[in-house]
Amino acid sequence: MDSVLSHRAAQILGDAHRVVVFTGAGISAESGVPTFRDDLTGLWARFDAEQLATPEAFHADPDLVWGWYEWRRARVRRAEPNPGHLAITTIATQAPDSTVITQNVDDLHERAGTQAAIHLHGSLFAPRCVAAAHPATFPNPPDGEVAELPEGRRIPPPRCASCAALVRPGVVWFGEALPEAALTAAVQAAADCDVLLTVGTSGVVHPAAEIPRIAARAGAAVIQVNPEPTPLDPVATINLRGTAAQVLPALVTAAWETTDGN
Ligand code: BV8
Repeated sequence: MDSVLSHRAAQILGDAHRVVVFTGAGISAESGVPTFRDDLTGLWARFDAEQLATPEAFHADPDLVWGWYEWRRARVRRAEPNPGHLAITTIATQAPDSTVITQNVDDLHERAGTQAAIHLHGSLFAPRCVAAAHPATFPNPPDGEVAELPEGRRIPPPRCASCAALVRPGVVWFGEALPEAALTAAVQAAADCDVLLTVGTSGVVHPAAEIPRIAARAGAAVIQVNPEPTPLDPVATINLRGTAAQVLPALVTAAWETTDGN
């Protein structure tokens, strides 16, 4: 990674008062959680994620879609936050007026210690019924190791305890509106920040992909962390080519060492 760029990025981050960290599936890749663009495997190999993550797919074959989400939830439960998640938690201690906005549906930011992350696309851990959005609960997992779910299992979704309607994953599917309060808070934070760090997102899913653009239009510095080029490259003030778990800890250390002058 270019040391001049990373030094400049550290200076910008260290001087900032209001920091937004915007994350996508790439922040969880080094925890072993597949990204959204990774090819699907097994039973789901004939689909791409954008086809499965829809109300139509669930309506057509609830067992197939629920099985996919349960497999993903088990993967997340066996995963641990990586140094990228932990570095983001450090930002919150160094820059108290910071906000984490994530497109991800895992809970790795929370398990790394981030408080009140804004989830634009919901959560794997908030199932609800299709009829009245009654919150549903998962059967209590046995203590200890989370059983690995074999890939490609069809699992019938549970029924709502209140109204017996089908239970669905608590995520935002393609074609569904994002939670209004979350989107409003995210847009406000992006419009008000001094720096927006966009980490591990392909920047193609809307309206979430607008968040870094809103920050740039409002005059904030945008620092992108991604091993690959994305449509956000021209939006970013600085593009740091590398992975989250490699770049973020070094960036955070340099940011506040640089500011403290030691
Ligand atoms: C809506 C939950 C309207 C489910 C997800 C405008 C233009 C074009 C299209 C649209 C538009 N407006 C709306 C649309 C349609 C659609 C859309 O955006 N389609 C795209 C694909 C063309 N949007 C919608 O349907 C949205 N709804 O607009 O509703 C409406 C309004 C009112 C009333 C009714 C309706 C809803 C979108 C939400 C969909 N749900 N997730 C689930 O998870 O199963 S989105 C899904 O994609 C995930 O949340 C994921 O986070 C997100 C974005 O993907 P990324 O996070 O970027 O992940 P990806 O795999 O793509 O990329 C990973 C990146 O990480 C890569 O760049 C890679 O290089 C990098 N990386 C890899 N390893 C690392 C790394 N980076 C760092 N470190 C590493 N180690």
